[in-house]
Amino acid sequence: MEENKNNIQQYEAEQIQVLEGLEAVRKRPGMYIGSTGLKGLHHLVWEIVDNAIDEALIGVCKNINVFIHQDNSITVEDDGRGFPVGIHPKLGKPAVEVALTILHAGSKFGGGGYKVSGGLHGVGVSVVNALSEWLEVKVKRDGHLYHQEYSRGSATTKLTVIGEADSTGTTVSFKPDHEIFEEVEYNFDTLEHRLRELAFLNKGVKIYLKDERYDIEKTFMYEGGIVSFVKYLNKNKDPLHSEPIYINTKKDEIEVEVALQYNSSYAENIFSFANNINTLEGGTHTNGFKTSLTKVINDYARKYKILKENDANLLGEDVREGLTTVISIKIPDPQFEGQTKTKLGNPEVRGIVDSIVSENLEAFLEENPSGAKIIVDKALTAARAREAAKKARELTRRKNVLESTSLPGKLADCSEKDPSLCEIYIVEGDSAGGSAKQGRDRKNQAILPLRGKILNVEKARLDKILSSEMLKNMITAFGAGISEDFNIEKMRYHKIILMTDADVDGAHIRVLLLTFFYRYMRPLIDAGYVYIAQPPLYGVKNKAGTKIFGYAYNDKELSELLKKHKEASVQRYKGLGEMNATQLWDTTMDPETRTILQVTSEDAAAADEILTITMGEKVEPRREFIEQNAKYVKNLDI
Ligand code: 28G
Repeated sequence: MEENKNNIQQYEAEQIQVLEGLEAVRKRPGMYIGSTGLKGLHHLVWEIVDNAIDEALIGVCKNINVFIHQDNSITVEDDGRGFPVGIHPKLGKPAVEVALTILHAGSKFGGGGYKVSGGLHGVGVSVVNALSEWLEVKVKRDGHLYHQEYSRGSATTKLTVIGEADSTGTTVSFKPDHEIFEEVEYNFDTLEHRLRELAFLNKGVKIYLKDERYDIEKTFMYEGGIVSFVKYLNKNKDPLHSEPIYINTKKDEIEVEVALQYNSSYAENIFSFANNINTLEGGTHTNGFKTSLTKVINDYARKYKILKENDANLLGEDVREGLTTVISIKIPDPQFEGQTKTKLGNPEVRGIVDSIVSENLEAFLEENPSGAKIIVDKALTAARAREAAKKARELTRRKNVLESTSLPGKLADCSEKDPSLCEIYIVEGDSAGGSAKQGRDRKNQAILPLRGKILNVEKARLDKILSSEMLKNMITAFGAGISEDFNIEKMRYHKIILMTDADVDGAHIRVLLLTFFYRYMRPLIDAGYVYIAQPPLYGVKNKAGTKIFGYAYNDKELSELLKKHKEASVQRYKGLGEMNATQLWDTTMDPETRTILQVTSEDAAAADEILTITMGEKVEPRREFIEQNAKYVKNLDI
């Protein structure tokens, strides 16, 4: 009797905990999924897909299908073992219902499975359930097809058998709650990018993505895993050796996988992952890799007298010039640190990666003398270029841009000092720059006009980039350094707004700047600080052209304006310079009325790819690109 009462009390306590749990999620969604913007919206999908990937990692699931439906609801389907449906001894409910309705059940905080503690990953499917208008789960298991429905975190039906099954698997469909999310429209590119990445990171898993809104489908499956990943990253570049170097070893329960390949460019690209999470801020795995690469190449160059006794050691930046690397580690208890919780902190990982990479890389160099020669030569050339640039700098006694403290003369700064309230407009051309300076709100809007030739960042080493007056001005204005030394916390503005003409030159400048940010200030892109201004394409005026009726940002808006104003003339804006200060403010700069497009990392990566294709060394991709885009690039001088 007494025991029974206790059980009832415990049951009630658990029930209350359940209610509190999911209510807390709806009350403070940001705590669980980071934001209620686009990032959080997509996070719901990652949470579900991660569970399917976990099944795949044990080798019991081969296929994962993801559907974006017409109404922006999502379905994820796997052919794993099927979510368990047995009755939970304490709660008296099927395991699948427990996982979907109790906060942290079966998540990184609950028991079992492979965990990704830290960050926002692995918060559990109940969080997705709590933030969905509706959610539906289907489980195929033991010959039965089970089904259950939920709304905003609560079960609306019981788990019931609705049919038979001759296979196993789990299907989850959900519609993000419009009461929670500011935006509810899924971005195909974002899903495509991450699902492709997951397919690379988990070799052999087939991931299918279908967007029913636009009738697009794609399948990702890579038997080569991260070797395919590196080839993919280098596809428009000119590789210096045909096969990437591949290392895969397990030590102390930590699995280390590294693939690397040099190309003829000067860019360094290291992508690192821990338990499939993109560690954008790097961490101990990346550091271990860098240390060993520098050490092994130096040792080899000394051993074979390529470096003479009096020569200085090659630096890390020398041996990483033109290097594309993917590092992927799987670790039982990862610790994520850093501003965005994307920096791997486990101290033991550094030495493990260092020793595994050292051993394998040394063996590779010894066994492949021709490959070794190419790699060492590349690093030597980089070192010589670095030395020469340094001497040239010293000769002209020009202060390094990173050390310069005074703001560029071209910059019209704002008076506000809190960076989170400040924006900087990067404006193409002096005339538009002048209008922007006049028209702006000088309290929080700074203007930096761009003039003159911008450097082709594809063909230039960092040293040369830093000698470009225009980029130097921009780097100094931002105040946060560049490359390895870039520190986003020092940014003087939290909104960078690119304002270029709506023509081919404008597009070219945009591609160059985005590529520059992507390569040398990547955290800016990841933090969502970069935007593109949207100036109008047309001005609709009276017949005499003396009075403005309105502005149109696309052809649809133009025809609507023309319907309203029968006696009108249309001015097509070819450049920002055609607008005066007031017009520029009204149409493009007034925070109350303007539209600015936030640049995603997919956008920036696409810019990098376009630049690599159009400006790089490799002829074939360029020819293809020009053929495919002939109508857009007619005037582009490439
Ligand atoms: C379609 C959308 C996302 C999943 C499974 C399969 C099992 C499982 C999932 O177990 C509880 C905790 C650790 C064992 C495990 C099935 C063992 C035996 C599973 C998914 C019990 C969760 N049979 N498939 N969870 N574990 N797919 N796809 O969510 O100890 S979640």
